[in-house]
Amino acid sequence: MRQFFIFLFICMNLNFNTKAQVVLNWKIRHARTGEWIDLGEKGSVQEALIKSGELSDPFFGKNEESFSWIEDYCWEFKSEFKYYKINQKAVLNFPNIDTYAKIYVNDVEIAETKNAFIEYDFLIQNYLKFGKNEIKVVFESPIRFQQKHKNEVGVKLPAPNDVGKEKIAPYCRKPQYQFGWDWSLRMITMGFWEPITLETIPYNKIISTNTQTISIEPTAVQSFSVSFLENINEEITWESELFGSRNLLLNGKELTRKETILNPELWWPRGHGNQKIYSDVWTFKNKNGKVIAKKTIRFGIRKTELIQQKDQWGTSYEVKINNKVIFCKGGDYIPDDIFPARITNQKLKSNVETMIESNFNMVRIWGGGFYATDYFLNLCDEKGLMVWHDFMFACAMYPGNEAFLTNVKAEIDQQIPRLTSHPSVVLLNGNNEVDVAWKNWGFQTTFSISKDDQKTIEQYYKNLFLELIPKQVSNFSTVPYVHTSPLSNWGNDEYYKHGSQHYWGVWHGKDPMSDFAVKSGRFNAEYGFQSFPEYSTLLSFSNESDWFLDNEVMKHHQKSYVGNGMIKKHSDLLYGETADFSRFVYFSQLTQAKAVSTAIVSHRAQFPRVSGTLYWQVNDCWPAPTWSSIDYNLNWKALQYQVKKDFADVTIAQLTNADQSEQFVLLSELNKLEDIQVKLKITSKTGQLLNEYQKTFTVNPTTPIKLFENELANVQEEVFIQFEYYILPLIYSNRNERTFVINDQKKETQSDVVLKSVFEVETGIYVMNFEVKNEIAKDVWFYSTTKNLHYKTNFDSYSTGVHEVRFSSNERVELEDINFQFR
Ligand code: BMA
Repeated sequence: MRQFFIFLFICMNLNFNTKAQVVLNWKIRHARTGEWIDLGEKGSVQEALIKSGELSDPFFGKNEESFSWIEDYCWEFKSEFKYYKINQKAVLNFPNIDTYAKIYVNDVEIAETKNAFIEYDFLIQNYLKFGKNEIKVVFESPIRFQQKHKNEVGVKLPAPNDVGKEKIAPYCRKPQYQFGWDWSLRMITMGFWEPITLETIPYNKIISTNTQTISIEPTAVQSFSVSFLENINEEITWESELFGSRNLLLNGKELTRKETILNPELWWPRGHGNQKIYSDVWTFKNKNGKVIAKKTIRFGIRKTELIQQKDQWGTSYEVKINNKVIFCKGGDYIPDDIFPARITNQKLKSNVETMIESNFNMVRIWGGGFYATDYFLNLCDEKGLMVWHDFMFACAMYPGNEAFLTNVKAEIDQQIPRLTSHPSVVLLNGNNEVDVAWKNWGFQTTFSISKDDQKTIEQYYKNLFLELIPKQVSNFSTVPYVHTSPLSNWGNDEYYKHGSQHYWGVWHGKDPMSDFAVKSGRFNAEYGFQSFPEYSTLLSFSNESDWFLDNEVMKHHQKSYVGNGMIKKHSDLLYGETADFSRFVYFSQLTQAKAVSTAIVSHRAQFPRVSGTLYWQVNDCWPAPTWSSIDYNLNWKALQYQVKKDFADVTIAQLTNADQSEQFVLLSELNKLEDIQVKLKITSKTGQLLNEYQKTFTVNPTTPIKLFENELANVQEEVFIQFEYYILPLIYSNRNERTFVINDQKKETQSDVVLKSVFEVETGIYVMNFEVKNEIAKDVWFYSTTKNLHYKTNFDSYSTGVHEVRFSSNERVELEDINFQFR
């Protein structure tokens, strides 16, 4: 009987391990107490310590400080598991290891890692035993590791964003924002961002594929390659469902074929055509017909170019897709969490959907975080969201010695083909603000860098950004590469004439807000203004008793040296001073929306002199006052709603002129000339119709049309204006509307807003009615601190009378769940 149970037990285990893949579960040995604590399948030391209850939410109050000791210790992770398939090949896969680690299988060291941006596959069957096995990963503290090794680089490198005692960020191939940033806490994580798997493979494993568009005319040519984990030295049949079979002799790990596609359906950015994604199934067989590996791939056919040439305005910077210059509109994307393992696909999906709903056609993956996942990029492919992708270097000087270059080469040899096989990835950029920093931020004197060391640092820059990376980009890809962004600094009139621009004059300089309309570069890849997040997000890191600007918790969450004073300065100027913090939060969001809108509208109106506008920044890695348009909890700030209106393919927007006067313009990005009928209604403060006009305009993408200049010039008092416009024909589905208040008195109004009713008109979609009494209600913000609501449009102004707005929610919403602010 006992034997029977033992037999049954072995069978159950065998059964469990007949699965091709086992996901490992980890425990961490506490570096101070020696106790083993649970991690689960992925995450970091910090997350395990939160889970065990030892540490609490690092976002709340000043809890961040209680995490600071962790980075100085070494941490041992272990995973125990049973394994019975010892005669087969076993691949241990780490999608990433963060960062300095030694890996042991049953106490045999199999590898040492030094780069969080590399995926590792190890064949470990020779180290596995029948039955119980153990994998151990010993993480060294990045601080300690660099104390030992950074001298090997030969020079001390400036890294102003690293808030640690010793500035080591540039020596570490690890997300740079985790060392501290002007919108981020410091958290030196050690661990895994994704689950680690052990997989048995019958023959070989495909570790990467690469598909590139070689040309689109006269016929399309696309190249395809595949890389195997192990060498193959025989003839292989590569079967493709789209292109048929080919026999190829392989002596190594990589196979390549080129195919011609007649009448290709091209991939286009949204608003310019369809997003055709081809799908193919590849089967690889050896001479005996045995299947070695199989893979489904997706690809798109598109040509991408970056045009940088002298022209009448200076030097252009134009993204050209399939021979057409595309006006790029979007924002800069940072990591969605300080703990990369916590970022869910739902969060990424929600953010991509927000960007699409907000009429983006481009997102820039900024260089101080990590490379975008395939999940994110697949969504961008499908939705037509172009991706400008930085390599992961930002705002510091970097090593360029042999060992560092070898480490980076291993990283980019994986990342370049992976990223650029996505049709959405249309531009690669070497680094964020490294060149501009070296030339303009005074590193040489602040960090007392000797002339010799300066030379070394300059040589390092060349080695990395002007030689290694571009060489590898052209080895693997047809996507254009530029060594840095911006190419031109801000501050001097000449700078705005050439190349890419990060305009920081209003935040980091002392420029007036209206300069957002004037100081525009040829491609504006960054510009922005901060605001405070919505109340429920504020409550997630502070108590209401903390709600004043001089409070320690509020100051702790403001990581920019410029401080909350800059938000207050401009908010006071635009909306008047307020002693009420919740009112200030609302004003801060309006101020941010106004600032960024001023820039966006000016950029759009200057096409083709200006060919791109990406505001800083889309998202957040923790709840705090930052430049984001969506807060950490995914609430839309006023800016997100503003951007949605200003980025619409056809829109009416408020343009600020150089003399600070304002006017209304009709902007279009339609592919062809269109007739657009515009009706203007002017209503007095208290709701009397003063005037009505109507005109039809023929619009094209390059010439903004100034609307009703004379008619509006005569209006002196504060009035409410409503534009109703139709891309003809005059049918309801072509109707659009934008409303504004002109000659804004910036005083608190006598208006009153009364919520009337809310109905769920279809599942999850609500219509809410409200009445505006006495006079115009300006910038009405509807929100909820208890329920998750998403409005179609928000922060609009309303004339007196009854109005309705729509929102969606996945929870049941009653009238009392809804709050509002207006002015
Ligand atoms: C830009 C970015 C970031 C920074 C932001 C705000 O320079 O590239 O490094 O967070 O400005 O200062």
